[in-house]
Amino acid sequence: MLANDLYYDRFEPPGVSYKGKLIGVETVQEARGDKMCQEAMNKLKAMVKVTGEHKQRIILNISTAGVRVLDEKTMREEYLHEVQKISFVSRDPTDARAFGLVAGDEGSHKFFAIKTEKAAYNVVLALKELFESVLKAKKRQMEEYQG
Ligand code: I3P
Repeated sequence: MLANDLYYDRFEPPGVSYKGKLIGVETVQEARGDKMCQEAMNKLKAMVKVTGEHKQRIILNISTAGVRVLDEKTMREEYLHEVQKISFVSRDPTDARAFGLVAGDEGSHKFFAIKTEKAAYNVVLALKELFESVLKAKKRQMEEYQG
């Protein structure tokens, strides 16, 4: 890579991190869909209410390595979703501090519901920018490869 090709990308590891809580994880049938995600979100929220337990406090780390879910206390990695394995991101229209993402391989998709400390919009926007940045990097690679 040429020196003038170097550029700063905030998603280069360690990337950006957000505080949140894990509402829950649910197997879903499709890779994408707003209605499907909202149903899964509602179900997971209802389960939290029924059990009455505190949601796990997490750190959501977003970088080109993917989306990592870390336990806030132990910093143990609970999940790692590589960028290419994330098929859908949805905001919860009924809750400004909640969003979900669908990740997994073809035929085994899971919905991860997350409550954010601040507006979920910030995290959803960061994810959108991450996808764009990864796409851009791929295009540059292709261009360099093709000369
Ligand atoms: C909620 C209550 C929940 C808490 C939730 C609070 O307050 O304290 O126990 O979830 O946090 O908003 P309220 O009773 O006034 O509605 P956890 O116990 O799971 O942390 P949240 O807004 O971050 O979900």
